Amino acid sequence: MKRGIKILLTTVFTIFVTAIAADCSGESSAAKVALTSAGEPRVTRTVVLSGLREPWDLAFTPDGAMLFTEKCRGLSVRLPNGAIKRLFGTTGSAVVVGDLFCQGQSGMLGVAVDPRFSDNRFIYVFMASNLNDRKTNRVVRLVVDAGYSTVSNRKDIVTDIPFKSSATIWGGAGVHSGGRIRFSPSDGFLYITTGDNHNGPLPQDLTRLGGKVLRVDRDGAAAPGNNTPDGGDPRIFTYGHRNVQGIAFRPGTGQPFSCEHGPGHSDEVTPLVAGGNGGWDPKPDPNLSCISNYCGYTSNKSDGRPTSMTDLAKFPIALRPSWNNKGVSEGMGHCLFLSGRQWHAWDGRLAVGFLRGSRIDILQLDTAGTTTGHTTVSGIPSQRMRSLVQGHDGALYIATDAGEIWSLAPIQ
Ligand SMILES: [Ca+2]
Repeated sequence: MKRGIKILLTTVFTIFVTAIAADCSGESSAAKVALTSAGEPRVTRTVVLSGLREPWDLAFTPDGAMLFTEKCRGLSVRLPNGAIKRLFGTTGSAVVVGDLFCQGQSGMLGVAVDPRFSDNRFIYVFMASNLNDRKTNRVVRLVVDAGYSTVSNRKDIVTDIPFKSSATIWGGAGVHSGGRIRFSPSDGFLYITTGDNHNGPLPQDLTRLGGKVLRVDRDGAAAPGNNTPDGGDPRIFTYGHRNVQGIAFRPGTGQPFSCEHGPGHSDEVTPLVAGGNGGWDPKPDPNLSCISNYCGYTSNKSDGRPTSMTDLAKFPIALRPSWNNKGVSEGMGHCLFLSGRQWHAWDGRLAVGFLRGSRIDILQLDTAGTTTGHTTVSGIPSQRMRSLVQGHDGALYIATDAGEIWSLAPIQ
């Protein structure tokens, strides 16, 4: 294609994408961003929503609605015509949720859409609840009506995900809850990521659900094939995690990958295998003690070395990470495999969002799942990247802690 024609078409495409977004939302603004790295797709960024309060996650229904959560407000929906309705949360929602509370890193977190949504209208949220005497995190299933005006038929499918109920020297209440929920497009089961609550024994405790990746059916029952070690809760798919904020499924193989941030070192991306141990064990060795019985920021061994995110000395068959963020932690958040030829070189690569790092990296993996290279998406604002979801239009949607939801669309 002649260069002049290509530039013209690119310009037309960008205007087209921008016009659609502005028309749908009635409040959107757009900024064209041309990326020039050799071999990398160029993208245009559209601000789909702004002014949100700590948006945490989003999910698209087959009929084009965008569900999104705000940590301290609840679940809302943005309809294809741009209208926004608050469905399930604090005062002002169609259904006010009396047991929902917001504390620390917890509140209304992940949201997912049932693979059979067109038949059952099921949607799911991960939320902090005080229904029990002891606060917990729950996964709640809801039915959303055809007009997206309200939800009904609440069913709490997982009620016993641990919650950090009081502050310690290591941090406040409500931290390290995990909170991402995603259905695998391969096996159809719901994966739930949880956190260690600053509780030393929790990640290796197979009777409790903190510091794990769970895999359940739409009713919350353990999925077959979890391969949980004997005596463990059969809902546990993998254990020995710190605070998993991201779960993604590799196109082609369907293998789940976790993305979790380290305690000042070692953000990790890890290919998961049923029954696997992620190797995080922040409880003190028998001859040691740690403040609040938690060695996550110090050492769990007498050698004084920082507690490892993957302790191969203690767990030689622990799941090997695909990528360690150069030994540092920049608050690795959610991750997503990009899919579709529109992404050119990034088709099939893993997009990883960072919180403190305030960027998105694109990881290239070999067939075994090991990262062989990575690049950073350039030309977009530096914000804390909280959620990444690919829309039905093929664009990458991103929720940021600054209160915005963007779409990034590749430009041919
Ligand atoms: Ca690990």
